[in-house]
Amino acid sequence: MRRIFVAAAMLTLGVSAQAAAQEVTLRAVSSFAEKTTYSRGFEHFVERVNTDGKGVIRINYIGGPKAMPPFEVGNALKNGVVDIANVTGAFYTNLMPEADAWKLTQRPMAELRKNGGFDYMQKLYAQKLNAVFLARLVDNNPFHLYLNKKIDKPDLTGLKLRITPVYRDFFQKLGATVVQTAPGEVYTALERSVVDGYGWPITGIFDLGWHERTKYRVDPGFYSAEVSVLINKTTWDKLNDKQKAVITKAAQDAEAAAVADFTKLNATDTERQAKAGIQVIKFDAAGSKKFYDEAYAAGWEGVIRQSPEHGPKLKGFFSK
Ligand code: 173
Repeated sequence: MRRIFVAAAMLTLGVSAQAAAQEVTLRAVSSFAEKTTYSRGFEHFVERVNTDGKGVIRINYIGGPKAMPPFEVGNALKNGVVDIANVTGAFYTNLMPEADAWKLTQRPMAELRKNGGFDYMQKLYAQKLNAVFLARLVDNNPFHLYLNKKIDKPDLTGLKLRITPVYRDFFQKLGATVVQTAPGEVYTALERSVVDGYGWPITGIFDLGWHERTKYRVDPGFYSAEVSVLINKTTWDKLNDKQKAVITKAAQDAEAAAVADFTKLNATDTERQAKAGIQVIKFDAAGSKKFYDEAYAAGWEGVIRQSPEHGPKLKGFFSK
């Protein structure tokens, strides 16, 4: 009897020692500044994994753009310099131009996960980025054009605008001159009048003080901003089932919450912009339609030009 107890105790000890030894720590970065709008969802995800995953898996959040420039995050993820990244497709088009097509989705992620669109993208993430797409943390969050010069029709001729790949084809098609910068350089570009305006979603302009340097917002908004959690595929394949389960559950819950979270945030920030004195530029009905339709037409033209093989397929899955 005594011997059985001892054996059982040793077994228990053995198992827990083994479990402790198996706790894995993953390195993570965000391509947006810490504790701002587009990092917050990710930071909650990290907390959740670290709570649920005690003794099993831990995420070491290194930080935002101070730790790594946003346009280098894709490469760092691909090469395993980091294991997990909070990043938008526009920041790694050098490796995977198709990722920028997320902005053009007109169907919710839950539907894309069923209609084949998500699976199609997931294969491209494996091939081109050596990554696994875990969760879209931002959706239902339109982009806008913010300006310091007034316009009255969808014609951007003579304007110099700050962009990322999200807005490039659209703004150029309407006649603008464009200059790409990371979000961290927008304030200075506005302050020095290097640009007449910038592309950015409806939420988040207060995070870095841009409202102080913004006179107008052009409506309507267009596209649906995307920021997602990705994990290096080599890292993912090495995790055991328990570790994967912690990550998967946190990812599913985070993605499911995104649409409702942004419905609220969109309303709050729209009101806050009005209170900050940012005036809304609205075109007439024909002008608004042209602006909106051109956004999608130019967006898809750009994706298909950069990826003639996959672009048309993605358009089929993502569009309405
Ligand atoms: O404007 C940007 O930097 C950009 O492309 C983006 C994408 C998603 C969310 C916020 C900004």
